[in-house]
Amino acid sequence: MKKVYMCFGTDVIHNGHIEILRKAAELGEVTVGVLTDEVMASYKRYPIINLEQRLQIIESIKYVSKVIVQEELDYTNNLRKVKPDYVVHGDDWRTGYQASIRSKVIDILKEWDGELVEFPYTEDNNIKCLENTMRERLSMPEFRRARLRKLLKMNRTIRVLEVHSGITGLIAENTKLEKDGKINEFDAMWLSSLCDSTVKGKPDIELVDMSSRLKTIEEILEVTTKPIILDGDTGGLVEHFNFNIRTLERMGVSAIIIEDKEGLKKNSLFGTEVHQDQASIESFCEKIRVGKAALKTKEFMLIARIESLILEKGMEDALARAQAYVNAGADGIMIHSRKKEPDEIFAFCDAFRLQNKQTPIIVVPTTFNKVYEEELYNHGINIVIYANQLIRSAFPAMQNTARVILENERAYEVDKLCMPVKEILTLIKER
Ligand code: SPV
Ligand code: MG
Repeated sequence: MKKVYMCFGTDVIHNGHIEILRKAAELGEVTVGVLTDEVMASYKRYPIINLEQRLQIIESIKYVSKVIVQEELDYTNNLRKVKPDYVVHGDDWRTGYQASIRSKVIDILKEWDGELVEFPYTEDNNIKCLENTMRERLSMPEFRRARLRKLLKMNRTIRVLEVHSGITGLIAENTKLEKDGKINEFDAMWLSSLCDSTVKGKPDIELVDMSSRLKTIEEILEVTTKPIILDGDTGGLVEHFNFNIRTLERMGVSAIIIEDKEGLKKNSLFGTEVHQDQASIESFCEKIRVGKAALKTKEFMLIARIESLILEKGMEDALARAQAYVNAGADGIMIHSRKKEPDEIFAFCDAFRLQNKQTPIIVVPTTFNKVYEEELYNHGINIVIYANQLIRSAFPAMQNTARVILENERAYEVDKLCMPVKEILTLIKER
C-alpha cells in the first residue's frame, strides 16, 4: 500500500475537501497532518474550532487512515517522519505565499523519490460563502473579545499595529507576507490615543472624548476580525470608567490599557519636557479594582500602564507599582520608555519576571525601535505594539502630494505617487 500525505489547515470541511481526500485515498493510505491553532491563526484566520476537535473530525472521515499534528506551515518535519510516496494538494498553491512551501515539499520528496500530486482546486460560491460566514463569526463580540487571551496562551510575541479608521483596520487585518516558511502578520490592533487625536487634528490630551473613540472603534469593528486593544489614556474619572469599560467589553474590544497619570495628561513621548502628574499607587489601584469589578466576562483584559520611567521616577518605583497593580487585579503590565535603547525596559522586565512569570508584559518600542521582536520575547515581553507608524508614514506622504500639486499647479506630477484610480475604486469590495 502506498503512503499518501495531506495537510489540512481548515476548520470548515466542505465537499471540495472530501473530493480531494477521495482522490488521495485512491492513491494509497492517507495520513493527514492537521495544523495547530497557532499555525492556523498565523496563516489564514483564527480557527473557530480547536485542534483537538479538528483532529477528531478529520480522523472520522472514511478516506483518512491516520491523523498527526503538523506544527509548522513547512511540511519538512512531518514529511521526513511519514516518508509518503505522494503528497496531495489542490493546485491553488502554485502562486502566492504558499508557492515557496510547495517548492520545499517537492525538494524534500526527492529524498525518497516521492511525488507531489495536485488536483484542480474547486473554488465554488458555496465554499466562499462558508468562509465568509466563518469570518463574520470571528468579528462578533463573543469570538473577538476572547481572542487576545487565546493568543497570549500561544507562547509567542503578539504583534499589534496602530489603527485609527476603517481603512487602517483593513491594513492591519490583511497585510501579510511569507518569510522563512512562516506567514508574518499582525495579531491585533491598537487604537492609539495619539493617532486617534492626530487624525482629527487634535492634541493627545484626552480631548477626543469617549463617544468619539467609541465611534472610531465601531468603524474598525465593522470591517475587521482581529482583536482590539484600546489606549484608554488615564481611564478618566473612576465614576465614568466603570461604565466605559463595560461598554467596551460589550462591543467586543479585548483589552484597555490605562496609564497611571492624573490631571491633564500629555503624550508620554514628551516625558518630563511638559508638566504631567503621576497618580498615586493607591488611587490607581482603586481605578483598577473598580474597572475589574464592573466587567461581566473573564475575557476582557484591563492592563495597567506604568509611567515611572517616562516621568523619571526610577526603576524601583516602576517595579513597586507593577506589583501593586497586579495585586489590584491588572491582567497585564505595560511598561513605557522613551529612551533610544531598550536597556531600562529590559532591566524592568528581567526584574519583574523574577517575581512574576505569568502576567503579560506589553511594550511600545517607538523610540527604542532597533530592537527585534525576538529580543523582546527573550526578556519575557508578550505583546509588542507598533503604536503610531501608520499615521506617521501617511502624513508626510499626503503632505508631499499637497506640496507637489501647489508646485505644479496641476495633478499630473503626483500621479506616480498615488494609487491608480482603478485600484482605489476597487480597493473596497462591495460585498
Ligand atoms: C499612544 O499611541 O497614544 C500611546 C503610546 O499612548 S505613546 O504615544 O508612546 O505614549
Ligand atoms: Mg496614548
